[in-house]
Amino acid sequence: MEKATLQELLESRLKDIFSIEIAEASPQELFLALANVVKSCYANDWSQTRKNLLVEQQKQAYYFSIEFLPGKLLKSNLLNLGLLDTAEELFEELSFSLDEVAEVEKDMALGNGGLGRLASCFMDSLASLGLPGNGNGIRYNYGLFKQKFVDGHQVELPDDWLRAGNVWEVRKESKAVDIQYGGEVYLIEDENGRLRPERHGGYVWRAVPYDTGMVGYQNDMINTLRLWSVEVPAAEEANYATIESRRSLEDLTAVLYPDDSNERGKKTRLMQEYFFVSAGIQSIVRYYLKLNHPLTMMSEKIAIHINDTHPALCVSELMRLLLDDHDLPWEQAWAITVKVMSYTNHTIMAEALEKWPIDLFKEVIPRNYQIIEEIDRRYLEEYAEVHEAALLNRTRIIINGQVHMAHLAIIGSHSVNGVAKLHSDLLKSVVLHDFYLIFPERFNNKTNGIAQRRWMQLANQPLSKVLDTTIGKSWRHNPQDLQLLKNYQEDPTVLQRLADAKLTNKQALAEYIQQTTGIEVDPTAIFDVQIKRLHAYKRQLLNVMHILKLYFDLKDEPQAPIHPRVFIFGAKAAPSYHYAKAIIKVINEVANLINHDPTINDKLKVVFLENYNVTLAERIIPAADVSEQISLASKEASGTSNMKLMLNGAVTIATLDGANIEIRDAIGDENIAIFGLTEEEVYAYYAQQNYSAYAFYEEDPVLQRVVNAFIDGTIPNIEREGREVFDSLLKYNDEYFLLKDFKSYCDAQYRVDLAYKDQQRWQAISLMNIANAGKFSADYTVQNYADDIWQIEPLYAHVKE
Ligand code: 26V
Repeated sequence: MEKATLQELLESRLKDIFSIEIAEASPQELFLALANVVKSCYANDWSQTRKNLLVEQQKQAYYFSIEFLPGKLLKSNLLNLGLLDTAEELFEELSFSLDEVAEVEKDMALGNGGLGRLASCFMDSLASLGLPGNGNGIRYNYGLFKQKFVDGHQVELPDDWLRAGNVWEVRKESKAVDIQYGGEVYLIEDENGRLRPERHGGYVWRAVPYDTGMVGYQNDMINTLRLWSVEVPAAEEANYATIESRRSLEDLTAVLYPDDSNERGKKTRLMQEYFFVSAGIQSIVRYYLKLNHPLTMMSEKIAIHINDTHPALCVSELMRLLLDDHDLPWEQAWAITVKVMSYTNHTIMAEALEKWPIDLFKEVIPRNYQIIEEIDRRYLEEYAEVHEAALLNRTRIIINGQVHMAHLAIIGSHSVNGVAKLHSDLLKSVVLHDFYLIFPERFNNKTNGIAQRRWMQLANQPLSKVLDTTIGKSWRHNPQDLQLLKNYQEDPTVLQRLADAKLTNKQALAEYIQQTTGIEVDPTAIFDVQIKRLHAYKRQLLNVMHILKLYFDLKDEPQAPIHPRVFIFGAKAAPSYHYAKAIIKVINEVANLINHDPTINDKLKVVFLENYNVTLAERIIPAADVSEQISLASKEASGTSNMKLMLNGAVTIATLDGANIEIRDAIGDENIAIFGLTEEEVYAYYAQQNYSAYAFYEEDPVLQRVVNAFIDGTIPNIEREGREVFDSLLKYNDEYFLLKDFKSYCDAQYRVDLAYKDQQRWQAISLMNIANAGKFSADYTVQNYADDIWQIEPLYAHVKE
């Protein structure tokens, strides 16, 4: 599209909506008008994609996820439609900044972290590969809380992201479905001797879908992300006359659970899980029936993916529809269900494995509970001959009065995958070993990936331009072509250009830091970044301990030859995760102490940026020199910020955990700083039960000084939190082996410091990181899901040359 055409469209939208000219428009008005233009640019392709899918009757995948974390969509839609450069030029010509306009958009934060962002990266890749794949989730009225720091403490504020409306969504009233909750279900024998459910009591809520186009990268493919919102069914208006009754209904899709936490057994959460599952499955079956094939062929047209256990009810809900509404015999319904379903596990943390009390199941979803009981009974029966009773009792779905959601998902799926090689191996050998004995053929690995269009082309335009001029533009379509950069490892001009792009990004971040926190940071310092949810296992505290060590080193020897460093954190803690919040307070107070200590002479700065989210990630990642991936080996399933930072040329300091191992394999030991216990060593400690945190503390005076600092008054204002941290390390024997890994972490950090001082070498390492990041594109990951699990193919008929 020509610039002039875009301008005309924009002008006419501004007239239509606001009756104003461009020159009078505010960023808000420009945003709304431009977003509407963008929407109209893909409207036709969106309906065409749907029509073609119906005509071609190709198999489609449905990605069920209780979280999606797309961030802002304006610039990514412009990029994918091939309009970004045009729009940027036009805005510049009109003396506006596109960035300022894009900033107006609310960051769609319907997720907690890795799991939700991965779902959105997959949506981008599905569309960009021309694959028929849709998202199915919940349209929360409030996204993940907004984080503020008050006196160094995390305070949570509501994220009212829908207040000004959401331009991208389309309400599809005609596609609404009813969701049944509660009541009692009796099984009555019909004239053919078949047991039929008869429901007494209970209530029905309405699920209304809001669809958002997922725009493929310059290929005219527009998939759909369908998010469900609760409403009062028309026939029941009278029963919801009071404000209270309406409120309890509206609560259902009001808030996203900040569930990187230990909150358990909340009825609303279970109702949410059933809500989007039942709505999604009903709408899929309805669609499938339009194709006029027998239900027994469903797996040839439909693949349903269970993203973590939250949508595990897909199994029992599809069974319910096939049995109760479509009269299939159990065996047939079960065969269809297992062929259609697949499941991904995203964590080995035991606390995160979902279990629900059966009483709650019976109360909320009685018919699904009956079906789950029957799945469980048949599971025991079917395998009784083949496997020991003890093994079956450990793997059955209902154990000790609780429904185990992972067990339901595994038994009901033909594929179970982890999200990095090590993680998938641990699933087989430890976490889900029992299931691996029973269903070895179901287990496979799909290493995570990232939407490189967003994390490079959008977030890092300076570097993207250097890539274009150095290796051409093919990397924008084929991420593996980033490899071409390897030819320039020793080319001083290219290395300098890369360094210049990094500096530009660091200057921009420095400015943001100055504006938002008032802290001055020097763009020539090392920007050392740890961005991820706050969890004990991710060991932000280990990072803090190293910072304290450097601080003491500088106190002792102010001229110590340490290259200046800025430690940058971004992290939300679940509101109920007390310990994580204590760590936030500690980091903020350490920052206060160090940033204001004149003897440190600006050699160290600590910056904890508020409200880490997708938009903030897009600011931080391009400016990072060092990527902190320091979880205790075996605990981080994959990690994805490790991939985003690597792609942007940051050098990784890491344990051999999650996808860090595959990153190391891709770039070689000389281009990454590895430290710490290996997964085998961690498990050996578990087996021998002989870890003594105190022993490490006792023998290392440096460590003593650092750990004591939490309680000896060195760091002001952390009396309670400092004690909590201190006790976690010594009184409770340091669950995540920080004291054991401290020394080797400091050594690795020292190597990083040395490497940075040799700028030529550093730039070459950084280049190798960029050059080898292509294999972590979600395009490859999603292609593997498509080939191995979903068996879906691109909509060739429609995708243009
Ligand atoms: C983690 C935990 C940890 C202990 C406390 C309770 C709890 C509850 C939930 C979770 C997170 C579960 C799902 C999740 O977000 N996993 C992340 O998924 C990413 C995408 O696969 C992956 O890169 C991260 O390593 C993994 O933590």
